[in-house]
Amino acid sequence: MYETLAVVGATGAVGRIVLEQLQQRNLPFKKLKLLASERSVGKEVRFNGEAIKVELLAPGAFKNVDLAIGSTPDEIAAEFVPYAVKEGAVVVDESGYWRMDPKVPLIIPEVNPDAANKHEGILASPNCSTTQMVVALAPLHQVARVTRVVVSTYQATSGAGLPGSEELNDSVRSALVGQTHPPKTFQHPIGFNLIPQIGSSKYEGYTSEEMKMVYETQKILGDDGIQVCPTCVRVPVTNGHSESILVETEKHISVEEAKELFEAFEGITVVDDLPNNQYPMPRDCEGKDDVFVGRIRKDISSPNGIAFWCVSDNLRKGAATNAVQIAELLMKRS
Ligand code: 11C
Repeated sequence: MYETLAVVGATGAVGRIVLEQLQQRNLPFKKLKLLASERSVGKEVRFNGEAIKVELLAPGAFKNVDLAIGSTPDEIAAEFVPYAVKEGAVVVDESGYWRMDPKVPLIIPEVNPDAANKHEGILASPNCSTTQMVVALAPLHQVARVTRVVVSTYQATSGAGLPGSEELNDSVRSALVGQTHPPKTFQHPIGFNLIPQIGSSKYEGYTSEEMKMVYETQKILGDDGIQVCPTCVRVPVTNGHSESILVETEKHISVEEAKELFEAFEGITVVDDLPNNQYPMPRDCEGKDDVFVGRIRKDISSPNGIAFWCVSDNLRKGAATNAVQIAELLMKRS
C-alpha cells in the first residue's frame, strides 16, 4: 500500500473530481496531501469524512509523497513536476506540458497500459478530446489498423475550466437581452455561437488543440503512420465533448463488426438506435466515466471507412478519471 498520495490543484474543477474518484474507487493509500497555489492554502476539503487542509505547492512539499496526481495549467506543471520527482514522488500529470516528451509515457489505461511499465517518474494523461477519440479508435485499430482519421469536435466550455462555463452563462444571459458580454476566456462571444478555434495557431493553419489530437493519437497508439485531420470547435455546451469521427482502416470492417468491437471494449458504451432517436448526447453523458459511441455507419464515400459519433464527459474520462485510472494501474503493479 502507498503511504502518501498527493493531489496537486485539488480545488480546481478537475481536482475536485479527482478527489471524488479516489473515494469512489477506494484506492489504497494511507494519507492524502492536498497541494495548490497560495490562493487556496488553508482551505479545508472533506475527504472520506475527514477535513484536510490545502497546503502550498512549493519545493519540499513532495518529501514522503509516493504518488502525485497533478491537475494544473501547463506552466505550473512545467515548474512543479521536476522537483516533485526529485523529492521522490511519481507524478501522473494531466497538463499538456510533458505529454510529448519521449521519456514520458502517455497513457490511457484501456488502450496502452503496458507503456506505463517504463517511466522515469512522470506519466502523462492525454488531452480530453484526444482521450475519448483514441478510446473509440483503439478497438478498430487492434483488429483492422487505423490509417486515417477525419475528426470534427464540438467541445464544451468546461474544457477551459470554471471561467469557461461562467463565460457561457454570462454570454447567453447578455444575448437574451440583446447585449454582448465581452469575452475573456474565449476569442468571441460563445452564447448562441460556435468558435472554430481552440488554443492558438500552431502549424499549417491548425490550432494547438488540433495538433494535440494528431501527435497524442500517434503516440498512444504507437503508430506515427496514422494520419489525423482535426477541426476543433468550441460550442455553447457546459460539459461533455462531442466528436464526429470518420475513420479509415487498412483492413475492411463492416458496421456490424465495428459495433461489436465497440461493445466489447472496456470503457465504451454504445448508444446506437437512430430509428428510435437514440444516440449519445452531452447532457446524457455528463457525470459518467465511459466514452459513448453511436450513429455508427459505413462511409458511403469510400470502401474502408466507418463514421460515428462519440461523446464523453471531458472533466471525467477526458481528465480526472483517466488520471486516477493511471494511478490505480501503478498501485496495482507496485
Ligand atoms: C479544451 N481540450 O477543451 C481543452 C482543454 O491539453 O489538457 C484541455 C487542454 C489539455 O479547451
